[in-house]
Amino acid sequence: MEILSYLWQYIVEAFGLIIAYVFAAIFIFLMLRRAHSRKITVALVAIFIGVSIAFYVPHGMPNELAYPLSLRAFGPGEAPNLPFENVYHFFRNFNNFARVDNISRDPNDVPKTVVYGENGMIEVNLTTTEVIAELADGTTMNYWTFDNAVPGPFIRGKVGDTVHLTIRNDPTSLHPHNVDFHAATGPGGGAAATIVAPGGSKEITFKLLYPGIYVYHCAFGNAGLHMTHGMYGLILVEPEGGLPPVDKEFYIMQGEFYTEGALGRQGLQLFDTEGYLDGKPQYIVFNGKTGALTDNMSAEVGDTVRFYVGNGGVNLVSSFHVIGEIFDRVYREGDLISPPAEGLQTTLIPAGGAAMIEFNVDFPGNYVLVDHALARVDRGAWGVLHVTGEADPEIFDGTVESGGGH
Ligand SMILES: [Cu+2]
Repeated sequence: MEILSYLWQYIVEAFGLIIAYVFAAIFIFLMLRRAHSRKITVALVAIFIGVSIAFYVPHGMPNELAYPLSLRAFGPGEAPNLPFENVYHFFRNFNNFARVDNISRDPNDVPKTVVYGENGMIEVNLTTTEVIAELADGTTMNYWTFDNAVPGPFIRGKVGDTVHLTIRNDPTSLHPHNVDFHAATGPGGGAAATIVAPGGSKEITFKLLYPGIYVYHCAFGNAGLHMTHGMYGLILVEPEGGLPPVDKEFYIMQGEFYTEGALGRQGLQLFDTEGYLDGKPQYIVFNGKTGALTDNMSAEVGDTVRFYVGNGGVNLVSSFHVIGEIFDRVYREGDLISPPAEGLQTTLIPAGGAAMIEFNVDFPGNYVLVDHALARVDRGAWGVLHVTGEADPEIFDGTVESGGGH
């Protein structure tokens, strides 16, 4: 059975625990039998119960059958816990979930121009899905997505345009979903009018009032929980007259994944509620999984490159940097109204925010994109821009070796 291949590590772990508990119980029983004393037995049981209560009560009393058992949260939506009922539904439907070979959105997947429908509006179709895909080699996740990729599709519009959105929720989904556009002005950024049950669909229209590069994301139930399963993307609202043309545009979004298994653990990963609340993800990646941007971004010497960089979060702020490059222009926090900052080394991408970054590539080589909180690179937060072309020794001269941070 396929499910066993995903869960074998848990089965081995459970087997180990059963052996340990059974023999611990036998050991205690034998010890008590040797003591032949009812009083000692009663005292030991009382100690056990007392210690259990003392350790348990500070964590709260259980209020529903969910993992963790006694989580209380104070947000406006649902608590980010995992009801056992959902686990049951998940495994009962396990064979119905689509398997996606590569969950990562291609960073080149940026529409070149704004495309209008016959009604003069920008037609956006989003399908929310729940699928099984790899987060790292052999490490599998239940992703929730817009259109089977992380991030969701890049949407391009211009200030003054109207978006006509149709959102569908795939019938195999177990949860309702919706979408909150940071580019929309209105209740919930559309979230309140786009809640779709599995198999359902909704339509809304909204006007793009401000230029900028904006995040959109699912905001149903516990919004952060839906985002950290992969439900986010970017919508560009070009200013009046449009953005100046560039040679290359790339679409990059940082995101965090909270797994019960430690970094690199194989098999299907359970969601780690406590890590999520503490802001301690196991994986911090660009475009949905580790290694997603290592071989699909390229430019030529002389090109002007534009990065649309977003952060789906949900907890961390990204210190976005390209090793060996200086950003010519940074439209901080996605602000396309003010003049850009110039000559920056590292820029902050807030959780639920974005920036537009432009630079010329002047010298061939591999330029590594990172979150410069560098331990995050070990959790997956890096990619490579490959630049080919003629080397100008006036700009840079030296023998390039591997292992030198390039
Ligand atoms: Cu959702």
